[in-house]
Amino acid sequence: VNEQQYLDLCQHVLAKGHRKSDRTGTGTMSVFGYQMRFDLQEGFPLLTTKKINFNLIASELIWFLRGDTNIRYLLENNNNIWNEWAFKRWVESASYRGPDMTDFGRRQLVDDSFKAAYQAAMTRFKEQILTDDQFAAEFGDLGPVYGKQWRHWETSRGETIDQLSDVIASLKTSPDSRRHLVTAWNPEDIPSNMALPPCHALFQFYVADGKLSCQLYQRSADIFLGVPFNIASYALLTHLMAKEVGLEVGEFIHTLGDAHIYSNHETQVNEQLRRQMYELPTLKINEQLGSIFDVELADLKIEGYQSHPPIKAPIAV
Ligand code: UFP
Repeated sequence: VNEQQYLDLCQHVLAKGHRKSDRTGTGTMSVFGYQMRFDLQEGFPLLTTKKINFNLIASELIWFLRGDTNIRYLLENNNNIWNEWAFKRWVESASYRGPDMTDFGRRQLVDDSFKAAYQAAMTRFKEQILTDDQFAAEFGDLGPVYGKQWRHWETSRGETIDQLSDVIASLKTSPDSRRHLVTAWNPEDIPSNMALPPCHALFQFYVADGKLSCQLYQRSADIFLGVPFNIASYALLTHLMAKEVGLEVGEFIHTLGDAHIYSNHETQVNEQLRRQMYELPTLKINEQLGSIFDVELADLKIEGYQSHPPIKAPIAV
């Protein structure tokens, strides 16, 4: 069963993981190199052992597909998952005049009065992104993140490459090609101007028996908070691409580099492992949808999603 593979991954890392320190100072249990295969004919891999908000996944993917890198679109859809990265750029900029927000990610976890100041500053920030065009253009933009690399990769000659459109074309004209790749990992952009070096670095499509499969290489995987999202996101991308090129869906293959469970997620993972899975839901895509570049939230519906309640855990920034 699809979801069992995720639970097996959790179990494997808890049993076999190396204790490792990490960039965020939290500490992890980690393994290197792991692969899961999700048969998309079996159902849509949205975990049922804890509730996952599909709209967050869908609106983020739509944002990538449009080549958008400004958090305004996400905020308009009540999606807050990229806020911290934009906020960090804002509070570190010369224009910021508010209270000191140095190291806000960690401080708001341990200091309640700071947390109140942080939340107030974040609320003001979001408000301004939504209402002030010039401010949004300057501080809502995350720079060369996924949308940019997928749709407008910049070459040294000043041209841009639309990797996603190129792959759609190659899937249509030469389905058996072994070159259906999209890379978000742009070494030139990594060092200075990138909020977060891409975690889902590279993906490839494959066609056989009238079905489209997709394999993702994810260099770094937060198993409890990130991976359930990443699975659903690429499963959705595979469905959309299959529709675009007129194929059925095959498998989503998820290959992980550093696969880790943060030490402050271990109780939550164990709680999840005690739960019984439900049947996976199904994805319905609007039949009328033309191009995948025009997809909107309303075109995507998850049906029959029964799940256990969400489980809260602190995110490591
Ligand atoms: N992370 C994910 N999936 C994502 C994403 C981030 O698991 O889609 F954007 C996690 C992995 C890691 C952290 O725990 O975020 C990134 O930190 P680093 O750059 O040090 O690997």
